[in-house]
Amino acid sequence: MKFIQSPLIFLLSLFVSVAVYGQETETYNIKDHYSKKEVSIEMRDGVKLHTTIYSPKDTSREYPIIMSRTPYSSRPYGEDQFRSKIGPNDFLMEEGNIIVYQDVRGRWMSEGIYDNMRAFIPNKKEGEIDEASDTYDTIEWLIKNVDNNNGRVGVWGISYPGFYSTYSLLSQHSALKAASPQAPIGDFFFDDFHHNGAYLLSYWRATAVFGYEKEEPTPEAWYEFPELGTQDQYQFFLDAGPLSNLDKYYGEDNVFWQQLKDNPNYNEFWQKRGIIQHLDNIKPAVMVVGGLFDAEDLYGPFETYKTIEKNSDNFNMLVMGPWSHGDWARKSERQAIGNVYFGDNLSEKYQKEVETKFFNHFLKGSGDGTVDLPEAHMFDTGKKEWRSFDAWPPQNTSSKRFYLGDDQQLTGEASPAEISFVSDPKKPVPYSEDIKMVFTPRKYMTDDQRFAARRPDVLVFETPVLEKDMTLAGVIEAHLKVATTGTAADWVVKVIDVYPPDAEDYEETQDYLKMSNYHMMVRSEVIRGRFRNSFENPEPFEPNTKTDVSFNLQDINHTFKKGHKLQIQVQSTWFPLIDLNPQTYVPNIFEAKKEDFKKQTHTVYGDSYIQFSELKD
Ligand code: PG9
Repeated sequence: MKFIQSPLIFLLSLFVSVAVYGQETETYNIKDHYSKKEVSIEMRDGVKLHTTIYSPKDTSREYPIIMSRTPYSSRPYGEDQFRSKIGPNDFLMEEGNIIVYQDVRGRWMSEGIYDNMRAFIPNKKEGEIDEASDTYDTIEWLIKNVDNNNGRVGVWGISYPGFYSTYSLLSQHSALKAASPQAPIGDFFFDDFHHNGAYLLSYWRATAVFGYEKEEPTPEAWYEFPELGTQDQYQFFLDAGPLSNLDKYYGEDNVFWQQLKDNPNYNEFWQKRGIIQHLDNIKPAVMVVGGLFDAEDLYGPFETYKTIEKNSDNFNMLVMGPWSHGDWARKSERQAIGNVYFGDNLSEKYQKEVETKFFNHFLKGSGDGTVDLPEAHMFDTGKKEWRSFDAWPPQNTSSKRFYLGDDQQLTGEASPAEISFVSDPKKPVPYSEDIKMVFTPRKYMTDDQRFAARRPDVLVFETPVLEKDMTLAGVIEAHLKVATTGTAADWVVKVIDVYPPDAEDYEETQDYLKMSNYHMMVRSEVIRGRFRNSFENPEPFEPNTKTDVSFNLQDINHTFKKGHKLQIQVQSTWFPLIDLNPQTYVPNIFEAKKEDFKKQTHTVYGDSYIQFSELKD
């Protein structure tokens, strides 16, 4: 196996496979029913990709091929070193399919040069390759060389493998009949490492360690970071100060960290790596899956589904559940995120009644559009129940605007309100009450926001107690009218469901959680203010000048129940989820100096509003 220009992903393989999927308990004994073969498949340019093939021992019938291409190793794990770390759900295994894993070009046991989120080349010249051509060449080989295959191929994957699933749709191989991009990365400027241009400092460990070519660390090394001397991530980054002070931790050969520092704006480096722009005239059936509280990839699933829906007439559906990153692939009986409980056996029901039905229909069945699956299978995270829609976003909605008014009120009309607060980079707003040194943050998206509501640098606006249920479904638009005494600022909007004082408690939780007045975060998003008019061409603010800052928060499907309140919080720091904005304009915040970071006074005006889509029925 060769390393490449960015061995980070090689290291990532170990972590993510263990961290994201490692805790699965294998209930299905694959070894009794499958034989395993490892092959190197030659691509059109001669590079060989390591591919593991699990074929049912029952050779009396034919099977489709279900493949996952991954930068996280397909290396086997466990005492028998038989099964790869991640696999399609057990129902698909038990039914019998030919299961294939491939280390993508340049990863783990495959040859070649890796390119992080390799750019798609629409009209490849002789000798040019990308992940679409690698997928095509792989499918071509599998169909011709794997015994008992029925000539139909499905591709699936979660997160980075989700990106390769989306990418497989561009291979245009006729045998590819179905793909399921799950929590797929859409674009690293809006998923994972950045949100609307703000750098996710909480991802630093993932970024920094990836670029550091060392011997393979132990799985534990991804959870404890003794070299940093603390598990308190907030204090560590606050003490570290400017981002340039972080270089010393992981050596100078840190390719991905350098790429982040060299490309602070949405330039060609990031643009060409985004996959969403290529999703038109898609032919295979697609099922996009994601978690409504997925802290890593939320832009990706929604944009992948919506873009395909807009530009193609294939079978295309969306499943969004009350899950954090990858939960739907685990066997968790009790589905809870942080303090909020959503129900039992949600993942297994999805795996059995949705995912397995999808692949069976398009890989074994008629493959036509008659499959009994909804266009959008969406969990209502307030009512805590599933609902099917024949379109997403739903059509039976009306716009609902809430203006940010005086006295912490959300109002139906604009007002002359001017609400100011001091934003101090020395005392930034924590993103959670429980901030540990993590590889990536995963469980904060339903956290109680009372700690923030009681800070002077967090503006709070809320409705009166709701007299009836209010279901908000679809994207959320934030239209802020703001000013700052400085020349740079970040803007964070949080949408919160305030539980009533007599809310039921959660007996199931070991500490018998008190949910009285719980401020459940439902959705949150940030924009780095310099990108308010263009992600490619940033601009400073004019000091003390009222300025429009508009951006979207990802879709929700949430009923704010009678007796609850809708609350909006607005703040300018969100640490260390995102890095600190110096609040004085510098061309590249990765190069900011200590003296650039200044306390400033920000103002929000009463004609700012947050716009939702309210479900009519
Ligand atoms: N999208 C997730 C991720 C990518 C790169 C670094 C850290 C996390 C994932 O593939 O899990």
